Amino acid sequence: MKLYTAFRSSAAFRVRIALNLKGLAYEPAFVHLGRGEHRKPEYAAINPQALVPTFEEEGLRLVQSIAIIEYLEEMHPSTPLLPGDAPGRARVRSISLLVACEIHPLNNLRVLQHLKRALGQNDDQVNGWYRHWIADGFQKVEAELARGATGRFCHGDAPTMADCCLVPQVFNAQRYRCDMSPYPTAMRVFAECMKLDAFDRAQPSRQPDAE
Ligand SMILES: N[C@@H](CCC(=O)N[C@@H](CS)C(=O)NCC(=O)O)C(=O)O
Repeated sequence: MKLYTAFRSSAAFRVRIALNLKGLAYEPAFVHLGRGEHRKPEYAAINPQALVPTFEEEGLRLVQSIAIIEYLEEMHPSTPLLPGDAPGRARVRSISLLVACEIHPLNNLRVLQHLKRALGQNDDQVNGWYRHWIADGFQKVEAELARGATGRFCHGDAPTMADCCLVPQVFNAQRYRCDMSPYPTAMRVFAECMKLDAFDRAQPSRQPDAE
C-alpha cells in the first residue's frame, strides 16, 4: 500500500489514522503542498484532482479520503471504523461528512490562496475567514456530538471514521489559533483520540516530511 501524503494535509491525516487503527502498513510518498507539487503534471498523472491524499494498492488508485477509508473498511473489516447497525453507520458518515464537506473545503489551501492572491485579502482577513468557518462548522459538530450515541468517541466507545475526520480538523483549527472552548464535547473526544497511538503517530509533527 502506498499513500501520497503531506504532513499538514488533514485529508491525508484522516487516512493515516484509519490505516494505523486497522494496523495496515503503508509506504508514504510525500507531496509538498507549499511548493505546489500537487499541481505539477507528474502528480496530475496520478491524481487529476490535484489533491492529497492518493492511495495505491496493486494497480488500484483511489482518491478522496472518505472513499479511501470506506474502501479500507470493506477490504479490512477487522477493527471496524463503521458501526454494525445501519443507523449508527449513517450517523458516523454524517459526522464525517460534516467535517469533510462542510468545514474542510472552505478552508483548503487553494481557497485561502485565492482569497489572498486573486481577491487581495491580507493575512488578518484570511485568518478571519478561516476562524469564521471553523466556528460555524464546529458549532454544528458540537450540536451533533451533544446528542445521539456519542460516548468516549464520536460514536460509542470505539474510534470510527468520524474520529478520523474530527481530529485533523481540530489540529487545523488549533494551528490557526481558533478558540475551541465553545466545543467541549468535540475537545473531550479529541483528547480521548489523542491518547491512542494510532492517532498520535498520524499527527503532522510525527511525519517524516514535517517541517
Ligand atoms: N475532499 C478531499 C479533499 C482533499 C484535499 O483538499 N486535500 C488538500 C490537503 S488537506 C489539498 O490537496 N489541497 C490542495 C489545494 O487546495 O490546492 C479528500 O477528502 O480527500
